[in-house]
Amino acid sequence: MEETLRELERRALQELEQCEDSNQLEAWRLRFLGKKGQLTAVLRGMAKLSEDERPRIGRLANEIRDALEEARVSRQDALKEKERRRRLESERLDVTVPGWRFAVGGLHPLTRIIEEIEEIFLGMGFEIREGPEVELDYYNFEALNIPKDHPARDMQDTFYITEEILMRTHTSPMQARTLEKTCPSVPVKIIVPGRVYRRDEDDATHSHSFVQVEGLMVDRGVRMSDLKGVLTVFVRGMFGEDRQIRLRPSYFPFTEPSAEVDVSCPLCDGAGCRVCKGSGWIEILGAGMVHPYVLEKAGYDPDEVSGFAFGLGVERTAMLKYGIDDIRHFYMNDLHFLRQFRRGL
Ligand code: 2NL
Repeated sequence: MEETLRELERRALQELEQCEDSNQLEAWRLRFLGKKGQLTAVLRGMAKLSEDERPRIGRLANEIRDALEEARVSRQDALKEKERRRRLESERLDVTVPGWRFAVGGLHPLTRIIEEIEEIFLGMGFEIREGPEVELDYYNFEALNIPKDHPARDMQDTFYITEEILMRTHTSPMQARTLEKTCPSVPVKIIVPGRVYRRDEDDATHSHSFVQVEGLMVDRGVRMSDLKGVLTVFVRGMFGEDRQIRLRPSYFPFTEPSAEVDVSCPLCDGAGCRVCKGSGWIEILGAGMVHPYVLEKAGYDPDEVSGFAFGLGVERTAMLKYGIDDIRHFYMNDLHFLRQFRRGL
């Protein structure tokens, strides 16, 4: 009997070593320690033992049962620990591996220049207005002193939707609309950025569509000196505090007098270089005093109010500022080009 018990213990411990998970462990417990287990079966045979043998064998059986239970618990702990280690190993993270770099977009160089221009004029109390790209002939031409037979219509030949509806050739129509709407009150102090269209052959310096910013100030007693002051602040903000401006007589149907505005060359500071073609000056804006006809069309009395207006090409400004040699770069969506103007985001 004693030998049977010891043999049972040996076998149980041996089989316990082979249990590799909680299912096998439970099966082992039922096999050896359960109600229908082998230890219980041996103990049943104790009835046949003599009176003096029974207590000794009973004690031994209890010891073996306790030893097996203890071994089972420790095997269970060992398996749990093993499982924990395996999980930790498989879930191990190397926090020093470099992260994914997110593809972050940037602002288009034209958008950047527009925003810079807006900041400068906001600082002088101008408001920003935007208007439709599809315009009425009336606001694009008639209200701006460009009647049907005017030669300026050839220079600004555009894309017509119908006889009276067209793609705007400048952002002036929105200024004419604003004047009409604001009249009779003053002042009007606005800049109008936006895309414009002209029937043109695309080349390095021409595009059938480009971005323009026009400005307009109308009030009592606005003079040409106000125009010069505002444009001086603008070119200094855009091209550097040392810049000077120069006005040359010119012609626009909607201003009188009219002027081409040059800025002293930001590259050579007026000394003469390749960019300014030796002259020291670069043409940057068209401007003038708002024509009395335009004020009258909007409803104002030209004897009571006056104003100045100006227009600039955003591509041309960006090309000058960044030394870009072909206007088509802005529209090719070549990332090598665009990424040069990426601001830290
Ligand atoms: C240029 C010249 C210019 C204007 C635009 C304007 C608008 C109104 C009345 C009078 Cl409502 N003038 N705009 C005036 C002078 C020049 O643009 O070279 N643009 C690219």
